[in-house]
Amino acid sequence: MTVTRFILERYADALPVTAETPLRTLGEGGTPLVRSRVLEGALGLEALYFKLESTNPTGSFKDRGMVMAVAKAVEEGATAVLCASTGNTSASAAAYAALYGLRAYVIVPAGNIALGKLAQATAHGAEIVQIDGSFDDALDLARELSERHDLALVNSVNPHRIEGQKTAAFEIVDELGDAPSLLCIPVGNAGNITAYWRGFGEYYRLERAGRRPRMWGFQAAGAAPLVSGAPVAEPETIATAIRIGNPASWQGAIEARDDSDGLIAAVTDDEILDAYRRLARDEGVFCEPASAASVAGLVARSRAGVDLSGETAVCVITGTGLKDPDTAMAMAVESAVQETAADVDAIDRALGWT
Ligand code: AN7
Repeated sequence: MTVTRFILERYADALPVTAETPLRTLGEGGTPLVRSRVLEGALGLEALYFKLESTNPTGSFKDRGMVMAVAKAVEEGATAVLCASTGNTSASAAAYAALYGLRAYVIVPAGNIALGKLAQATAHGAEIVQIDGSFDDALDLARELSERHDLALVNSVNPHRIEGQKTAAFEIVDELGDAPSLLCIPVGNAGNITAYWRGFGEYYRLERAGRRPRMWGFQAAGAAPLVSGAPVAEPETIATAIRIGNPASWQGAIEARDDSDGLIAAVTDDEILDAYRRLARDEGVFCEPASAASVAGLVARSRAGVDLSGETAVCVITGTGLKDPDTAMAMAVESAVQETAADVDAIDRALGWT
């Protein structure tokens, strides 16, 4: 099957693309939907797929919304973009600013950004400001600065971001022939769950899908305002991408949950890391910790006794594991990397082959 890795072209009819919208691409979308080898049977599902958004150009789902938002910013005459970020948004904004020839400014919480993401923003030439504060503080500041200066704000409060991101739902339906019965997704600032729900809704109304999925969103236990119902002042989790205490798209997430007869639940860091390990070892999927929350949540529902037989589930794998090498190395068992002499006998002994 040939897929177009260019959502602004493939789904132009469903997006705010006009004759004036500049159409540049790094190859967004057209991401693989991979069938589970082990977990599907272990959880007793009819089918389980992973939507590998980690294979987007900068390694996360953010590129779908960013290509749309930056194209519209250029169309509207902007010369610079600004965002607050837990990392992936800044990496994506920096890349698309470079693609379109704009300046990029990013505000991030100091000490809570995975190294790969900071490396990306740096490499693309973004101006980076680290603040002694949370992502939520950074977003408040970015909103204020975008009013004070002539800058396009490209956080998901920018409606074009949600528009671009909804195309992932279109792709799932186009590939499966209908919507899945369950969509499992990590939730941080809640733009993505809002976008998927909109995408499934639009396809349902166009009768390209015969149903809509129940939306199961998962937050990290230390950063689960949508579960507790109140903002979290000091969110904490190993999954730094979703270390967010006051999601901008709060209402969108609640609507997705309620209108789909779904749920938003919390998963612990241990559950996230367990799913992270299983995805890498059993499924060949190396994701970042935040992404593993979608799978951790599904596993937790199963453990809690929810009957998943008859369900076709898609777990969204939002970002690649390469973003966060520190977590991967911290998780490695001590014997994973051994040092020996450059000698076949030494290697034989080290690997226990003799
Ligand atoms: C890998 O980059 O908020 O619920 O500033 O990077 O739409 O926020 C990232 C979020 C899930 C949560 N998985 O999505 C940012 C940022 C990964 C992420 C989420 C993020 P939303």
